[in-house]
Amino acid sequence: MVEPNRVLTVGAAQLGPIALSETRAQVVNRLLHMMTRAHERRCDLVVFPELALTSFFPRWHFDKAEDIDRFFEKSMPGPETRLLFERAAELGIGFCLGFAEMVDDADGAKRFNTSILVDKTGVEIGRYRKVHLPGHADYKPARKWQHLEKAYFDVGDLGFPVWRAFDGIVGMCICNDRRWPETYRMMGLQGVELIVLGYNTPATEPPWGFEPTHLAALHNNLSMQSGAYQNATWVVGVAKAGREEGCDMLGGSAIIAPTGEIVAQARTLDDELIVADCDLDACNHYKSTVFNFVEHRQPDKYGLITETAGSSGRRDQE
Ligand code: CDV
Repeated sequence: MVEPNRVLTVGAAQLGPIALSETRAQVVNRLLHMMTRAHERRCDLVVFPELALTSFFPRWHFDKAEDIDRFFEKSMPGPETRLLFERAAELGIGFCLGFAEMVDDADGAKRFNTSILVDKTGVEIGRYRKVHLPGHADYKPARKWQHLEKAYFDVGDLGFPVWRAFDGIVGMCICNDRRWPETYRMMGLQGVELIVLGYNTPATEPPWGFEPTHLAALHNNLSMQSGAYQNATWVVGVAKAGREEGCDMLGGSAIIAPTGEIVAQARTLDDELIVADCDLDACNHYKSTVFNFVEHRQPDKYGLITETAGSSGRRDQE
């Protein structure tokens, strides 16, 4: 008997700019609106960008701890974000959300650039903390825009796990992570079938100097398309786009098939939902042929993660 295909309808909820003056409640309302639209388009899962609850604050230098702390969530769900979880459960839709996370542990407060995966009942399945923090740790007064991720965040301490969820194997990464092949490969070695990620990418002024927008867009697509193809996985990349507080941010949110083809891409720099039916079984072809890692790599030399998603309690949704 032929098993029915595992088709997951995924929405990429690109956000336009978020002003510094926007309150959490206002932003959460925008997200709720996008979530409802995704539900109307029959999405199983809607993906929001990196740091989706605030303006991209690492572009500014703040001296005082309280000026930085106001961008961070001390609990998730918290008082303002709880609505997202409740609405997701009501609608029966999963979501992925990027936010700034503050954790108190024995060594004091830690701050992470985090994303969570939430199931259709409004329960968190998994959490990822950004590993590749770009930019610089010191204030650079000569620069028009700072990129102080290295000052405001700790390096993620959870690795690149994957989870059995949405009838497939799902992983997350965040923004700059998408430029690094090992991000995808770490998850590819665990059999990932869908990688969801959000990004905040300046259209012309990355921390490494001026870059014309066509190159920023090229590198965005190139990284995500090759990550998808070389690991035979779907990739959903979601931007915070448009002119945010005077800084132009790249759009181009995309849903990419395991062939490396872009099957849906945002056309605006605003709040925009793109949707695609992602057949997770479409990963099988390349996973069992050209990118059959067991057959064609040398696991004894280069490692093969044999523990598959779900074999540990933490990763297993079922
Ligand atoms: N938020 C990011 O991680 N942005 C980085 C760069 C441009 C600073 C990115 O790789 O898009």
